[in-house]
Amino acid sequence: PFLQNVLSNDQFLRGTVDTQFIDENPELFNLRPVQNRAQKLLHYLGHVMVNGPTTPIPVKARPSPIDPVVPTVPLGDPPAGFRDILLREGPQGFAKAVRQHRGLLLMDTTFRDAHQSLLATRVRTHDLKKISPFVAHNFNNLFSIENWGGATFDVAMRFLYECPWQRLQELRELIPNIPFQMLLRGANAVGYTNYPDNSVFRFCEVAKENGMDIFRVFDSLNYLPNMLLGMEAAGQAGGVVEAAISYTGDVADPTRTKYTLEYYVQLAEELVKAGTHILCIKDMAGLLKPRASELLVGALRQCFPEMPIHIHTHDTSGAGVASMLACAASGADIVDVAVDAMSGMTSQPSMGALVACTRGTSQDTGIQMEKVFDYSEYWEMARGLYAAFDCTATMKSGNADVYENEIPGGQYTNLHFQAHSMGLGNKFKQVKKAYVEANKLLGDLIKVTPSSKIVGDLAQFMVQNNLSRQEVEAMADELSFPLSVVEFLQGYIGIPYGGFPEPFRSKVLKDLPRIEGRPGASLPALDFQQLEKELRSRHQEEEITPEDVLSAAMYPKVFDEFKEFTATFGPVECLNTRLFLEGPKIAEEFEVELERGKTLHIKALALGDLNRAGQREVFFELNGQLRSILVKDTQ
Ligand code: 3PY
Ligand code: ZN
Repeated sequence: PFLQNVLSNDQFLRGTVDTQFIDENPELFNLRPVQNRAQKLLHYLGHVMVNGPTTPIPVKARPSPIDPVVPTVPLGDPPAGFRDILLREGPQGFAKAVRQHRGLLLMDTTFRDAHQSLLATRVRTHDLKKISPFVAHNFNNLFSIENWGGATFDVAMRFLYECPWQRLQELRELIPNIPFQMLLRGANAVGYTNYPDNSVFRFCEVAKENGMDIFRVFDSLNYLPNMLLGMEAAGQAGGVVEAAISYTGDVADPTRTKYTLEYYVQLAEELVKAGTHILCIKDMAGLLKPRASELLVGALRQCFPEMPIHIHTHDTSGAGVASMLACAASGADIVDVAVDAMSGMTSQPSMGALVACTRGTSQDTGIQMEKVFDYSEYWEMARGLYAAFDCTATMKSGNADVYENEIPGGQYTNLHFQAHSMGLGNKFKQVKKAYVEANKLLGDLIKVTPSSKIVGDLAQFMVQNNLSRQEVEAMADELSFPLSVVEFLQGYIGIPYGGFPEPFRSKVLKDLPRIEGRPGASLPALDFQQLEKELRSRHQEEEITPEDVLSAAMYPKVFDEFKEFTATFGPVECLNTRLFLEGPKIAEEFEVELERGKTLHIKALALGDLNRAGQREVFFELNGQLRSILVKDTQ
């Protein structure tokens, strides 16, 4: 609750008081900071010093002690970029300008997919903000920056204890000139399941209001009704609609007869007919080889001469740069890259490599290599802070076996981590083999969030129970399958291309209900006012914004826990990443900027002995004053 103090007293502020005022109004001089954010942060730091990080740490590695250095940025406004065209001309004019642009355009995924794929999505707003002015000033000729959506939304709240909307707002302020792009999982929005239609519409509307520009919309089964819903939501919000066809198989391999060139071109036709501004091929596993790129992009270019074509890939096999060059040569307008230090392996191909390889050709990106080096140097240092989440702790290289198992980039690293942490380290190969078999069991699916998770769950189930595909098929009516598999077969995420696998489906479901058609169509609309009321009564001390209501609509439990966390520990997003992860060392002095012009000076003084109640007292100096915090030692 807001405290009345002298700084909110009119008489005092007007300067019309004398010294008697202090004696007459002692309560006004009780200068407890509003909301007591400082005390809460000390509580957090003490907690981390005693008990270790609050966020789960997959590998035992400490953050690098080096603070990332930000290259210098000129004073003044950043130069104009594609966002200026978008704001001036709207989505259609923007798409036209993109198509007319000479040279290859790049989307930089460093702020989203790159760290989702390499660092378990853990990069914090703090480290994104620091490099943002540099990006605005030196990369104004990027097509876009992908900085939101996908897994970043829930991970921000779940593991970083920060508000995803605030991230968007803050980055927008720092990068006004380059379009922002997000990944929208169609009718699943930024979640793993279908939401009521009105939630998806409202989500896009508020995302646009908060500064989002381009919505890459996909569905994990390429299920058209789900895609159309997402596209309509993004379009109605005033966003640029980028319909994305998820790519699997190999269009250059005549033995792969399910997902053929015709399949992709036909789907593209539907999306163009539905009014997409940009057409995207989303190669989430990195399966698009150079020869397939020529065939696919070549065919799309020919069918849709006016349509901007954007290609997304992952470098898991190591062929990413070659494929993106092939896409560019075949008529793609935009390809996705991540800055060198955040590229390669399960992330996107390297920005520096693409910039260098196209230099002096008709696909020249116009980006200066020197700037890429500086940008990459920052990220090399920033990446060091996230050593505990870095897939390279266990994974040492890319692997062309992805052409066989077709596991999406983010999931590839996830499954690798999981296999290790469950003591299944040497079983990763087995999990990958099982993934192939699970995919066949389910009828050869497009595999991307959330369908990829369903295949992964089935694969792990098979490994844990030592079951072959034939055994699963034979015993399908007796086994207790993971819930995600059962729900998929019930139709919870939509209908896969070619239909559900039979008799497997009937054997698993027996008389369980089946959803017909688009799952969201049968969900009742969400009552936002009611939800807001409930949130206000549950989190009385905290402000509830329209953005918060959407966070709760997407992730009710995660949102509640996030709010409870910040009510106890304050705005931990203000701490630098090393402090956030491991707290200060004894005698360390540091500053925490709560907001512009409001900085705390903190020194960690001492850690007390364990008392009878199992607590430790942690001593700090806060702005020159001694403070102590009692923390329960749970170690
Ligand atoms: C996501 O949905 O988060 C993805 O990155 C899919 O590729
Ligand atoms: Zn991706």
